[in-house]
Amino acid sequence: MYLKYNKLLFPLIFLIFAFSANAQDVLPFPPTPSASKPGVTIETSSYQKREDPKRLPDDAPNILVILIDDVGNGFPTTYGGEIHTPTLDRVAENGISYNRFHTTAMCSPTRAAILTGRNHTRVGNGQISAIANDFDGFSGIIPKTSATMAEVLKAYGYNTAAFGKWHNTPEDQITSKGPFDYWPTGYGFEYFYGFLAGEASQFEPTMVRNTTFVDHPETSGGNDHYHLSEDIADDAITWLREQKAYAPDKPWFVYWAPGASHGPHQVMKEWADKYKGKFDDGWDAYRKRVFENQKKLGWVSENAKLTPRAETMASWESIPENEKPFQRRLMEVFAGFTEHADTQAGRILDEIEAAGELDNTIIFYIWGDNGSSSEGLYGTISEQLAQNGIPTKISEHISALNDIGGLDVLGSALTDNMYHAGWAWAGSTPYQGTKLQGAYFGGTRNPLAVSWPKSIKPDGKPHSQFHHCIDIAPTVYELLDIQHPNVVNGFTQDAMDGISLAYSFNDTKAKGRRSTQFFDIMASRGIYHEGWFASAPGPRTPWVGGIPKGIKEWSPLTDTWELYHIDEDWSQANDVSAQYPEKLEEMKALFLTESAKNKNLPIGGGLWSTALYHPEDAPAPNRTEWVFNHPISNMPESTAPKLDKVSSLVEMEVDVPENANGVLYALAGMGGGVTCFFKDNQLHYEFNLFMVRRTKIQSKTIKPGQKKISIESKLIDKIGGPIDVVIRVDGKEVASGRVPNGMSLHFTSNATFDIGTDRDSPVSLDYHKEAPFSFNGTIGETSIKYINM
Ligand SMILES: [Ca+2]
Repeated sequence: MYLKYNKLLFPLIFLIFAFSANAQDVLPFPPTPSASKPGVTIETSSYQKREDPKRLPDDAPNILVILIDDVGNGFPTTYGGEIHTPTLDRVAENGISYNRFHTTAMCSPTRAAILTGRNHTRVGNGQISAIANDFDGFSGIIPKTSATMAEVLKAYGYNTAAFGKWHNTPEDQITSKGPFDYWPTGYGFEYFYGFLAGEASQFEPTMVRNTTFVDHPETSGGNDHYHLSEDIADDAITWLREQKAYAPDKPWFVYWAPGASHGPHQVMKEWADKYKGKFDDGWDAYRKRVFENQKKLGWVSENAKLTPRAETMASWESIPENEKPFQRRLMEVFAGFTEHADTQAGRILDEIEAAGELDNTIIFYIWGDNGSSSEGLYGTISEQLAQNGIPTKISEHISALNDIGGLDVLGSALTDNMYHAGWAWAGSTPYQGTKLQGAYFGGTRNPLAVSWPKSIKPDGKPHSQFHHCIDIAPTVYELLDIQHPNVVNGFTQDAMDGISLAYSFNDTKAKGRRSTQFFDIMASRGIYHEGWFASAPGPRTPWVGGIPKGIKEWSPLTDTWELYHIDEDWSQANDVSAQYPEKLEEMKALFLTESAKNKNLPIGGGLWSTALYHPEDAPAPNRTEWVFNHPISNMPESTAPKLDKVSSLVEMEVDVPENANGVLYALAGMGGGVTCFFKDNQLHYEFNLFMVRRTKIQSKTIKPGQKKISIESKLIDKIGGPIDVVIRVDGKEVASGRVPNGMSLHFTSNATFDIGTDRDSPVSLDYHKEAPFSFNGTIGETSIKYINM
């Protein structure tokens, strides 16, 4: 059993759970046989309605997992930071907090680990699905041999639902034609509303309900605007109300994961304005202030040290004065965006409370699926620039921003902004490092608050047992007395890696039960063992743009390791590898053993299909020709023709009307993309290079009538280099031009390819106000093929 509960509750809970256990080794449960005995006639038959046995205790709790994206330990006011988090406060005050809880340091890996209770590499999620490869630990697919919590709870009689960011479906399987085995509804969630990618526009997202692409509502949260975090709170509230009305006898499991606070950082201006002037002193000063608060609150140990800034990261002082307003505003937007997401989580709590369910709902509020993200590098109006390795100057960002309205536009639908890495590091206070670093707690140490008024006694003192996100699912199973099944849907199950942390719920001082844990994200790795931690930062520094120096010669066998005695050295401030060489060797050997046990081989396997090694092996459609005999919409970018990334020819049969207006085709969105459209009978082509450079080509007036329109894009040199574009009508050139720089990876994560319209986030500012700007003529066949250079 799971507890050392307070004395009053203990006997009661023990009784309830001890006598209602209904553990089962094979799921789903077999159908209940009929209790009626048919004779030849009804008169000779006995009739008794079958009753399904109860699988769960009468008062099985509801379970709510709240998972915020890309937020570090140093941000929430709850634990000493400076971003207001009233909902996290509420959960922490009603329950308990863990200050040595850990994630994997990256999105999909942490999500896969939470959902399955297994290490990320055991379930194929050594890194995100966009750069999956063929090694088992990095396949980007959670195998059916590791059932998710949703699958197990559903079998036991829970209603299950997921909202918001998913990011655990293979990239090549996310069109509306599936297959859907690896979508949320294929993993045990009876309902899903959200987006499948790693990030989305907050104002113009491509949304999915269950397995169908849908339009998001016009407004959200009772406001006259739309915002994704509000929308998924609205939808969760509706789902909870229906659940209570339709199936009041069933408990529920809700997984609520907003896109916030991943890039792009987008929120209504008034939320960003709440933080006006709050961060004027920069990130170095932020860390000092927050560290003092953390000490005062007892969130970090008394002897904890504030780790210094890495040499590779800019000091606030080094930022030119004329760029500081830009950098400050980026942080104000992030802070508003983050508070807004936490506030939406609060609306869900309000709903649960109003339904009288809060007392018996266990809430796991996980503050961050990894540490704060430094992927915005030097501050940006378009965060995908960095992912594509395109070097730009801050002055270009500021200039492009000034063209569309200046600083106040940051956070709006017109920019995909993301803050300077220095702010991410501030969010890691007091630790070293950021997201993507398995070696340091700045990547992996995320606060966890748990409340369950019925059974957990609130305790303001942090719990310091060393735990990991794989421990959530086993905790839930222990609370419900569910023995993890050996077979689910016919698949023999993998061993569980997680261990329950319920033993510590009502015992702050309980001795931690997790003795070992490995960490590895793209070869930034670490191993915890009984109070010690060994770290190898690996070949990449996430806040340094471009190709890492020495990457070609890098080998995990010759990497430099650091050693920290974290029982005494809270924040990994003091590398003692020189003092304890034998201990370090022992830890390195343990890391290899754990890696072998958990499919974390080869070391650095997550780097395989990145731009550094074999980008050609990244998931991509295995085709070079497409024929669309009708207009289409919502073909996810990752599954669509890579227009203008490789040389391509688009040929369209178009009936051009008088006063022709609207989009012929559009790939991706406001963050970056390519579009071809009519405006007042003139043909326009635009290549939007991540908002900072737009190349526009325009024809003279095209006469009405049936036309064959072709757009030829030829790479002159290589992927990412210049592109020559020629537009022809009935074989005759009507416009041409050169795009000075192409794109080398992708434009967006979550936007789509459309023909005849530009849904959701529009590519061009020239029709942003009229989006989706559907074409007012008729489009027949569109054929697309890659052409040889
Ligand atoms: Ca994340």
